[in-house]
Amino acid sequence: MNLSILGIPMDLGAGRRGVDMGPSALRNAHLTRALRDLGHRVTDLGDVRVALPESVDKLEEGGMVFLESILDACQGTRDRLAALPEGTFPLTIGGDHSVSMGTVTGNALRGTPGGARMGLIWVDAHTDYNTPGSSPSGNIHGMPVAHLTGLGDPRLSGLGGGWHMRPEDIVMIGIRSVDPHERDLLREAGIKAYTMKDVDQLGITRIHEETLERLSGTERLHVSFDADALDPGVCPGVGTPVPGGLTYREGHLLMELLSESGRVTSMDIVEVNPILDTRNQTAEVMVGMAASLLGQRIL
Ligand code: 6HN
Ligand code: MN
Ligand code: MN
Ligand code: MN
Repeated sequence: MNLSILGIPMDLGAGRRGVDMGPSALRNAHLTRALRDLGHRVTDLGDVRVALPESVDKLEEGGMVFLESILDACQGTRDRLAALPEGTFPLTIGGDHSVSMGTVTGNALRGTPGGARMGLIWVDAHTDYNTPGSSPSGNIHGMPVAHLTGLGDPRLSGLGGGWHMRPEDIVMIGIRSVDPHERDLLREAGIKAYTMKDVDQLGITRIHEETLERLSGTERLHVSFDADALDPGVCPGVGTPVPGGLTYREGHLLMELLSESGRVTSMDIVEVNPILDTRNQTAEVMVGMAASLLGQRIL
């Protein structure tokens, strides 16, 4: 496969510094080599330009911190991805989770001006379904999915130029932290979310089957993998850790099954924070997750 790696070194959407170094940490953990070893042709496109927090106004416009600079970075990401040749598998590396407003729209718009029907598998401790009105923090990394479905601020929800994610084409896995108003919005939208309780009760195999069944009508499939979906013991280098996450094997099994399905067309790795990490462990684990999604097998 032709893989394109694109970095988005942004931490403007998170409440603390550090995830802007995520792309470097993932490259340092031999991301390119791991994927080449699987037989892929890998091109590293470098990084999207992102404003430095010290050089722009933090102004909390309408309940959103760093809105203008995040919008800029998401537009840049979207345009780079939309312009890639069809058949390329983009692997986007963040950066905080607000980058996914750019990655999901860019991947949907590639080769299809009106936007393709895309399934979205959101692997995360959080549902990231806040709007500026519901958010307790004002941090935009808690808001990308709401904006992708058309809620929230029109500048962010307009990144798809009229294209939006259909709520029924979104499946979330690993959920264990949802804000009170965010919960109401998720219910209203009817988004399917597998909590950690569901993971415990049903297991990853059944969740994977149900997910692919649910998304069978979509033309493309994007996996957005927030490192905090995994247990903080496995991935300590994240800004918003929540206990009781996916085990190392649950994460790999989900990626291995998705890989075998042959349906996934793009992936994000986000929220890797090297300054909170232990010896780059989180980046190394996440490189392993990408390798499993892209064909690595035990035997
Ligand atoms: N992430 N729900 C919290 C908020 O501030 O909206 C946390 C969001 C975390 C976002 O980890 O991508
Ligand atoms: Mn997230
Ligand atoms: Mn998260
Ligand atoms: Mn996080």
